[in-house]
Amino acid sequence: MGLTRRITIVSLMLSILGLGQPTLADPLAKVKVSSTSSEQAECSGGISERVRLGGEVVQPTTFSLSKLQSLPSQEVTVSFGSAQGQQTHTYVGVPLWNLIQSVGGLKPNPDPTVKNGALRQYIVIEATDCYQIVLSEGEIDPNFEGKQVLVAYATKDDPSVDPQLLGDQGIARIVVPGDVKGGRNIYNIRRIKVFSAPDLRFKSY
Ligand SMILES: Nc1nc2c(c(=O)[nH]1)N[C@H]1C(S)=C(S)[C@@H](COP(=O)(O)O)O[C@H]1N2
Ligand SMILES: [Mo]
Repeated sequence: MGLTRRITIVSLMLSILGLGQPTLADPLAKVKVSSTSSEQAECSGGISERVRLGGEVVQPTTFSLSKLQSLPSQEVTVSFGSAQGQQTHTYVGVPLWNLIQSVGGLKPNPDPTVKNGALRQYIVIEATDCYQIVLSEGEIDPNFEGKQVLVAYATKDDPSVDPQLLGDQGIARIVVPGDVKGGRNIYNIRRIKVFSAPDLRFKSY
């Protein structure tokens, strides 16, 4: 039997067993499977009661409202455009940077040869309706942009009354000062997860 023929038979057998070379169609197939799989998170919206801070942080932690309220708070006033027109609000909450520090800080890149590994990190924030936004580490790191992104759990639009909890916007929302539009002010948040960008020198990315 010729070599070519033998290889063909082996690869046919492997593909029958599902062990063949990955094809170009595979990544798409995976997306399709994961979006219909039973492991998919619930996206029906509704009030978030806890926020899980995880991924590349030293001590992944779940925050209840009282746990958030036990940390030092700050107030931030923002003005942003939205479908309901221009809105201005004063929010009360914990700066995202401080929240990350409260769980031991960011887990550093395990590869010590990577320069400024933290500047490759990014934070994905997900809500109960599966709305998601991304912030970069450098936006909130005090050594870089140091923006006062808040994990806000109350509003204080009227200074003569006590801060009001967010009600149907859940335990907390993100507030990004300086944004023109309100798209990153994600409410009903349930997950804050830190990742590192892939290393582009490896060709698989
Ligand atoms: N969870 C969640 N947060 C969200 C959105 C959303 O669809 N889901 N929309 C965003 C957009 S596009 C805007 S403009 C603001 C509007 O904020 P408001 O609903 O408090 O007016 O919320 C942002 N936060
Ligand atoms: Mo929006």
